[in-house]
Amino acid sequence: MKIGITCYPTYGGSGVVATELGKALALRGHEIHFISYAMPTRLNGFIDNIFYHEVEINNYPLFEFPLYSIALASKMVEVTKFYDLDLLHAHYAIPHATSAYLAREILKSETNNSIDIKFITTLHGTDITLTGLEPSFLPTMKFSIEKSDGVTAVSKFLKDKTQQQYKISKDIEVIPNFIDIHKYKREEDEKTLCFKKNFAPNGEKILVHTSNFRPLKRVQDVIKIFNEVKKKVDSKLILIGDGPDRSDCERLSRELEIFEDIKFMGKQDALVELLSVADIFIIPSQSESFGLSALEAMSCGVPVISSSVGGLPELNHHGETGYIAEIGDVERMAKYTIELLTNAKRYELLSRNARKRAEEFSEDNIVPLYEKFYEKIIAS
Ligand code: GMT
Repeated sequence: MKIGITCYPTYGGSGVVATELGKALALRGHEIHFISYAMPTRLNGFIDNIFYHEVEINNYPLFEFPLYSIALASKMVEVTKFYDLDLLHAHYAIPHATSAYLAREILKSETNNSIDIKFITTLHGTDITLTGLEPSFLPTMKFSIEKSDGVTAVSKFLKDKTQQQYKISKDIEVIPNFIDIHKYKREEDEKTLCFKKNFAPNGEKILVHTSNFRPLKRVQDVIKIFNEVKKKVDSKLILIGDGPDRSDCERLSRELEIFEDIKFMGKQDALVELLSVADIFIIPSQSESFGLSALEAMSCGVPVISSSVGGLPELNHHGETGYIAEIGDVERMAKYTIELLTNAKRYELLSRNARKRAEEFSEDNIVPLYEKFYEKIIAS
């Protein structure tokens, strides 16, 4: 198949899933055309069958706001026509699904219906639970989702939420996030051992959190949990990522006098190495449609302490792959962390279970679900 994929190219789960999907599909022989305003960050290294088309935006002084959605639709039209695409796949509904809808209608009108490109929208999370609900977007979002030829959501939670909140009766296929289990596996080589020895020289346990430090990630809770854990277990905390709450988190850790035991690493590519030194992964989000970062940790055999929101309980099974507590229940999350870190036998079991659970979301299991869905929509 020839597929045009549109996603946000910067850091963020939806862009990661879209890019990894495109790469996996290209390796399975499909022709993949990424259409975006910048090269997706994960699109590094050469893979045959992958093309990248940059959306050019005209900055005429009259346009106080860049007209990206229109420029994107025009680029979708151009790429579909000249590369003879079979399907467009929009990741993150705003504005990609709307642009894809426009592209489909333009092509139909231009060619007297001889090009009727189908498009699929994959809902990732905040496009539905946050941004899409704003009154300035809601009617357009509802329309674009309803007009999609196929819709997928990354969890059952997100599917139900979309149907309830946007009053959409359209069928939505659940296709969860996936992981390259051969890449995301615990690595114990000289590099990771050396890093561990430097950061935790006395064999301290290591807690890890990774996110974009947006308020809904509740990174302050991670610091408060660590503050409690530290009182009972010698430990350190690694925080990976950057975003609006980072300064506040640094301030909080100074106030609590635990700054020296926390490594604020900023954005990092070496996730596998960092997750390989982790003992516990913490994700206390206020909203999380799936939790790709938790899946990455689990694939490296790291048990997860999470909140009970969104799709997290679909991934992290309480008492099996980690523990779950209510949003903001710092005390309970700290208690679970301490329990796990002080019970080696139980820890080993949960670590093994976490890896096994992650294997269910392997690329080999999930990518064929997208292929099947593509075939169904193209034939519809
Ligand atoms: O919240 C983020 O970290 C970014 C966001 C995105 O859309 O880029 O992530 C969402 O999509 C991911 C991939 O499908 C999911 O694993 C995340 O759970 C989801 N984030 C939220 O729902 C808050």
